[in-house]
Amino acid sequence: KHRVFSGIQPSGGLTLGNYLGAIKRFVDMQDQGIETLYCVVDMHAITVWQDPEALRRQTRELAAGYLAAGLNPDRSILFNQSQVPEHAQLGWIFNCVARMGWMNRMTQWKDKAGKNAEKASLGLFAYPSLMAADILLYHATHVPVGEDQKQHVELTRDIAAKFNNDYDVAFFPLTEPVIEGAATRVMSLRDGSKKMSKSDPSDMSRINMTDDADTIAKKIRKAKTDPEPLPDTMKGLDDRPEARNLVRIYAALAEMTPDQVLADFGGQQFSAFKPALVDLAVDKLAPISTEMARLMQDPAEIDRILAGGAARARAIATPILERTYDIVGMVRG
Ligand code: AQP
Repeated sequence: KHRVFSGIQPSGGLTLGNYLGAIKRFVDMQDQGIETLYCVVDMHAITVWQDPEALRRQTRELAAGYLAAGLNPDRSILFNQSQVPEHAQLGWIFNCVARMGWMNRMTQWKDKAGKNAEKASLGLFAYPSLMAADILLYHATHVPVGEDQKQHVELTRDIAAKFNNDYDVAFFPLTEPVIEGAATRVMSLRDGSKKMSKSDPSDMSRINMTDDADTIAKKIRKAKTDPEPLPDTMKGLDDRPEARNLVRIYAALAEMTPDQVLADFGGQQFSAFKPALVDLAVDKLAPISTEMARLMQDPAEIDRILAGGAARARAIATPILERTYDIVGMVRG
């Protein structure tokens, strides 16, 4: 039986990378009729400093983004992590299963802590262990994520395997990452070697889900490219990361393969391709940002949906946590 879990941090506004790499695929999986749980991982967000008011707003905005993109709270379980305390409880147990060396090897830890690891929070170091708890608390079998999260899902498998081995049980599943589609790693519009990210200091590097049509048009017009026309197949873009990124974005938005896009645009200049990409992006993103703005006018309704989702999530999580405590040897009264 399939069960899907995934989450996004409310650590800023949503980007086109989050949409194409994650949310759009969350909706596809829901629509395939799979059991799906989608989380706003607020406890992950505070591994780096978050202003409390901003965190509250971003949590609701991310929930609004999920809903506006097509997640249906009757079909998917939508909730925020801190309302299901079992995540933290299982996370602690996994802190005692995972090894320091495993965490030390995580590229996200190395990127985010940088040379100043002494000053990073303990939570940032333990991030992948809490992420393993997020997933395994529901015995999730599949996790749709962007390319950058692959290593963390593999670590989740390592934690599950070590737990099962240490306690001689076949309890936690070995969860599969699901990384598919044309845009599993959307790159910065300013630098084709960097991931598009909500925390990039340059707003021109990313398209935000709340950008209006003029802003989207300006950012795509100014996106870095090269002077060559587009080739006929993706092979021709091997050494052209910025051009490759725009073709992949087009493909993901249009639900085509990148080679199909080049079958239409091969031989053409960016002066022809970019306006087509602007039209497509505005066409796909404007309805979502309009709906997000509408939903944000009623934060109490968003809070009600998150609380309802949390209650449903807890109903799945509680027996799994209780059984975990039992396996570990915790006395229950
Ligand atoms: N550029 C991207 N391309 C494809 N997928 C992406 N994701 C993020 N950026 C891209 C996917 O979005 C999901 C949620 O990510 P997250 O919020 O947990 O944190 P992140 O991966 O660290 O994303 P950001 O935008 O780069 O946030 P900051 O700047 O706060 O670190 C994940 O499935 C991720 O793969």
